Amino acid sequence: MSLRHHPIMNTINLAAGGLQYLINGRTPGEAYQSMIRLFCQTSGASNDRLASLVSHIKPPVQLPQARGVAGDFDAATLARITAGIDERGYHVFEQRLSPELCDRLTAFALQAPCSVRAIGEASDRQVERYVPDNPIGVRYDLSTQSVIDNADVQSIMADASIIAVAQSYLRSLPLIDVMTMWWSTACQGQPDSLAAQYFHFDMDRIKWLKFFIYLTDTGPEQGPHCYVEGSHRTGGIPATLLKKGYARLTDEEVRTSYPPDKLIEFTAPRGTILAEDTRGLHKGKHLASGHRLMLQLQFSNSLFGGDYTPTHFTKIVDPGLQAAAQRFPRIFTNYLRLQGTPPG
Ligand SMILES: O=C(O)CCC(=O)C(=O)O
Ligand SMILES: [Fe+2]
Repeated sequence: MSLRHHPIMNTINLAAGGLQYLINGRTPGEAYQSMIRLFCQTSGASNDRLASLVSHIKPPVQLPQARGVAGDFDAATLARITAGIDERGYHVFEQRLSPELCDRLTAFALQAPCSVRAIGEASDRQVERYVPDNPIGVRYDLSTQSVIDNADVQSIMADASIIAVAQSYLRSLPLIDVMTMWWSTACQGQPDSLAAQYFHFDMDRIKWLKFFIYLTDTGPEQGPHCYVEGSHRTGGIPATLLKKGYARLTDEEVRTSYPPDKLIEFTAPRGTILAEDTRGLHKGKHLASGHRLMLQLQFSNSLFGGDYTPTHFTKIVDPGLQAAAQRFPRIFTNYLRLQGTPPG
């Protein structure tokens, strides 16, 4: 190991970057890389330390009744769901989005502009919309602007059941910081690393929780999301795999490292909501047929970490979001054009 990447150097870089972040809201690239290296060097303990620090700075707040698309949770239910995610890394909600809501979101996704990496091309191209009969790439990402301006998406962003679970798991007032919606197709014979079809862990933030919402029925052939149960825990990824750093792993490498009952494939009907800590190993299975439409929300305890181009609501059309954004601007700060807002 070079001295530059020694854990002590990483810790110094991270502390200096953290201070800079508190001052100007920007994470220096070197500090972010140090956070990733320390995660690998400490099997996750460094992120745990940072997360408990953030919990003190931005503690949870009193939220409205946790009722919404994922269910209606009293304190005991919320605690049970949280304990499940702490233990296994995920929770599949019994309640699903209504068929009407799935229909509306699917209709929206069939006419929204997308970016797609066509097979054999080196960069993404913009297309007017996804054409199911004639896919040219394995993943079509809907334009973030159209996604966040959609009224149904806005109501899910402001959903009290989702926000309550995020806050409970993060032990901190959460922020929504990645909103994505994408089609996955069967147009390629083998898995695609750009489309996240090889096992990997995410490491954009200190601590976060992703909500995956299936908008099409997802059987074994339609690229179910896959997860290694418990691999999000400190020490949950063996050193042999962490040695490879922030890398894509083969199925073989993962299979030989975990008992078969820990490898979960989430086949589920449309409308299903899955909350998952993607610090654990996960992937989207390569599709054998059909397509899969996913809506994803990421909630983080802080925006410290990777750099994303900011996108702001053109207009808030959902009254629920309007009210929630007024009451809890921090949750939506990444998408609101606010003057003089302190960094998240
Ligand atoms: O497509 C999937 O199921 C996996 C996507 C993924 O890796 C992610 O959203 O972090
Ligand atoms: Fe991922």
